[in-house]
Amino acid sequence: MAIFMNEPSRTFGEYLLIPGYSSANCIPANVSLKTPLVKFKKGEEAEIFLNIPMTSAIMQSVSDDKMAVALAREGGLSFIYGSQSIESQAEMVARVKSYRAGFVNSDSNISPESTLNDILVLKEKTGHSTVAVTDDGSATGKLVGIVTSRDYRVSRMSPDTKVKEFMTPFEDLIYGDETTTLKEANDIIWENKLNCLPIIDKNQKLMSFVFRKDYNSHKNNELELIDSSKRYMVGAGINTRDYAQRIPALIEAGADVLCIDSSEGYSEWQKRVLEFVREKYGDKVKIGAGNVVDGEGFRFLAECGADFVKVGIGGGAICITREQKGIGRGQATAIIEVAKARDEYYKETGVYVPICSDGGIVHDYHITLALAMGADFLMLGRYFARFDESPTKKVNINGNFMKEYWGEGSARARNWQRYDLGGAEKLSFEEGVDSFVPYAGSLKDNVSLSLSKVRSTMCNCGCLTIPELQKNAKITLVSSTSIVEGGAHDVLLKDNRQIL
Ligand code: MZP
Repeated sequence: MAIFMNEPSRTFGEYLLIPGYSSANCIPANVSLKTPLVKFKKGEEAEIFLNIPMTSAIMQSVSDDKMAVALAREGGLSFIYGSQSIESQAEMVARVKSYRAGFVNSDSNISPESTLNDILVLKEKTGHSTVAVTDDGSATGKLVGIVTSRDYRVSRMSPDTKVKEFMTPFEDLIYGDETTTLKEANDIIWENKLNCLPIIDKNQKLMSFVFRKDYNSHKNNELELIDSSKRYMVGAGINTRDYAQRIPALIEAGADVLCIDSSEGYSEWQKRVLEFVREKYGDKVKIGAGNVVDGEGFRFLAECGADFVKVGIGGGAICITREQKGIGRGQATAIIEVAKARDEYYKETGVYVPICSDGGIVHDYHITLALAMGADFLMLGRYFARFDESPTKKVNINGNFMKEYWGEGSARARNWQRYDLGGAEKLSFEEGVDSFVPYAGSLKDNVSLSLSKVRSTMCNCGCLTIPELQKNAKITLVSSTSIVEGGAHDVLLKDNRQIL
């Protein structure tokens, strides 16, 4: 007879936290959100930590190199999506690793033969008042001058005037080279009262700019996630088909950690990938596995050598796996069960294998709940898809700005490897949808707001660290009537906002 679990599986919206005693020391500024990303032995430290418990989903519509830089800057980590060619994924990883914070690729460029009118058109298009003049008009051509609004007067000059006649020529420019550090660049900018400093290579080709206006934003990132060479850290998704070729390319490109991306991870296919990594690289290469939703699946992957285990089936905002196949589990129950298995495994073996709650975060407080229920960190898709930094188009729908967000199991992503069970190399049916999510602005603003709520709630619970929250949180189930009580109710709202 089949095994029946008589308790229903539940999700975050069905729980609340009950406050604990908060001492005067329990203030948001004292909260640390540092959390282990990979397994470690009792008495030792994890080799990789996150400074905030957030990773971005292994999805085409979420995690490219731009997202990875923005999230690492805030202390989290992106897993660059694997549903692309090995070459283009490795290039994205390499771009993150070679990214120099504060050094911006020039996106307003012109040739010396262009005219004042071309400058005005370009300024209108990009909104930038500094234009690099390069021999071929490209972002990486030989730098021959710079044009800023101080170089021309529209009322006194003919629109046909050639750029070379009014630009500030290279001979008069102050510039940096490949060896210039960000601190040196900023010092040069301040000492010479410049607005920007062009950086060139030994052949006078333009590499990047450092801008005065960015100075403060680079001073503000004390949580940024960097490796021992001060490069941003980045992860990458892999699959159980082409891993023997993909993994070496990603490691060569500089990926700090890998994760097997699969809708269902309790399988021999994942075991084979983990064995491949351990045989070829020992413990040097870090790799997570998943997804699972119970203790049995966790133990299997932990015993196969996974560095972390990802939890969640069917809870993603764009996921229709539960409807299509009837498999999955409420995300809260899945996390609670897997966290129990992780703790038992730790007691037995002395090895702590972190778990990641993947998918289903709708409100900021769900992040705190997931951590309190035992997650060490989270993976989010919809959340990050809403930001400027996600790779998708921003569109206006009925007067509201939206960003596109599609599932890896949708026909659009065509990521059959994620759903692969060793059969035909195709997606037999869709397990995800193509959708829009409301545009929300910059990653930095949103992440700092969400985490300020997490820190505040942790203080209400009397906890200053994630392990303290996991140990001491008091969590209660809520009835559907008390959920109604939790929102604004029995009042007539003065503005037109809808309470959703
Ligand atoms: P969410 O944060 O948008 O709710 O969920 C993101 C997670 O959904 C991803 O990390 C991944 O595990 C899962 N996902 C991605 N694509 C699909 C799909 O097409 C999916 N079904 O379920």
